[in-house]
Amino acid sequence: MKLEFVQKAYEIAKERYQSIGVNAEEVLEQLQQVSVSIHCWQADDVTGFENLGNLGGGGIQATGNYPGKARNIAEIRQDIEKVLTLVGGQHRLNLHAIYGDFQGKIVDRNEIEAVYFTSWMQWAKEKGLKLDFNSTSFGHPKSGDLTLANPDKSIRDFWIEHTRRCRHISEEMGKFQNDPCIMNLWIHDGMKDLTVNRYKYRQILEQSLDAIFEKEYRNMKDCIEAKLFGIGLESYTVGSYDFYLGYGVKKQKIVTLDTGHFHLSESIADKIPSLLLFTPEIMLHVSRPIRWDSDHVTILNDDVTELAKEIVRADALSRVHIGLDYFDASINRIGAYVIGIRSTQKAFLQALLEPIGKLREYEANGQYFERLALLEEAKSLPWNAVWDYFCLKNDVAIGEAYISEIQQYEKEVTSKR
Ligand code: RNT
Ligand code: ZN
Repeated sequence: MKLEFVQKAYEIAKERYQSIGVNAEEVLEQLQQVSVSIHCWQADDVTGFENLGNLGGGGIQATGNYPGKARNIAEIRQDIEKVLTLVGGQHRLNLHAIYGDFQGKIVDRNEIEAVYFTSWMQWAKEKGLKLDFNSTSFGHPKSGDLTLANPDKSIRDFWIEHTRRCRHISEEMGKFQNDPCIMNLWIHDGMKDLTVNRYKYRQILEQSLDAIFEKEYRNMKDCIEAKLFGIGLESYTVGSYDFYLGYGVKKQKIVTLDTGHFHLSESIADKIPSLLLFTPEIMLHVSRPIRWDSDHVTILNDDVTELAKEIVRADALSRVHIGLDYFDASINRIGAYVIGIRSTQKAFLQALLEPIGKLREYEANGQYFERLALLEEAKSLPWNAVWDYFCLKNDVAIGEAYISEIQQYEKEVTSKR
């Protein structure tokens, strides 16, 4: 693509936006600050480096066997570095506890320590990335159907210990990077079939969470992620949305909204302005459910743009952490990352370019035809000229040019694994 065309198209787009009261230059600066927490687990289909063998389970499943998945820490880092060359902006890397630098040692989950993450911290610093973190309670001999909600004290205590340690590791990461590390707690606990002790498991989970959160930290933030159901755990989920929303409001914890964890016709966007009123911040796992919580690659669809718009309309970019969560093993995994990150950024760009002043004026005046008309017209305003210019400014591939860069990387690197 000719760079001068990108420049010219941007100049025209800028004027067009000016005419509806939107300052594209300011929007570009804002977009530069929108960072995406990139989930490390797309690189290797949620395998990690524990060497426990593939234990599967936990209600989640990556499907597909596209060649070239990362097999070790060096390959994941190499892949993430490649991804970073194809996206503008400053981002974060979201690590799961099973991705520690264990150096071939078998380290059980209740023995995990910050030292296993120092090489990550150093590498992230070199790459200008901040780290986020997750406890991992799936894929382990003690996972079963119940972890933190297990009536068996020894199993429950094992997972409490793991999760406490994860909070400590997150604190160390936050200190090291001088920016709070966001730690997500998601457990798969549930039952396949009709469950008669629903209250009891939730009561146990509440007690476990209280024990985990006893210690206060300053350089990490806790978030708790709900879910509708897991594979093999279809009838009952201990950590349902009501459960964590209640817990989050009561204990002022951040609730994680994974866009695949709700009924398919439920609007996640509409949860934003409610959660913002009652919980301190919000964590997002932007994903794409197809018929169920399938974890397809995030694309620029109405669900994602509406979500971005609600955040921008609520002026809440500083209170919402944007993470991705999907694992598609059926396509080029670097491509999967780049599509998801760029689509998320595009959604926020569209949201930031919305002629919100005029729209609000119409709404306040009861001019609902005008509101609907402008919303429709805004969809086809030249936001993509602003997007291309954002890529140009960031010196990353413009438009579809990243396809060939990823093909090249596949030829030279991933196809040889
Ligand atoms: C599972 C949750 C959870 C996981 C990651 C790997 O349904 O979405 O966030 O995807 O922790
Ligand atoms: Zn998630």
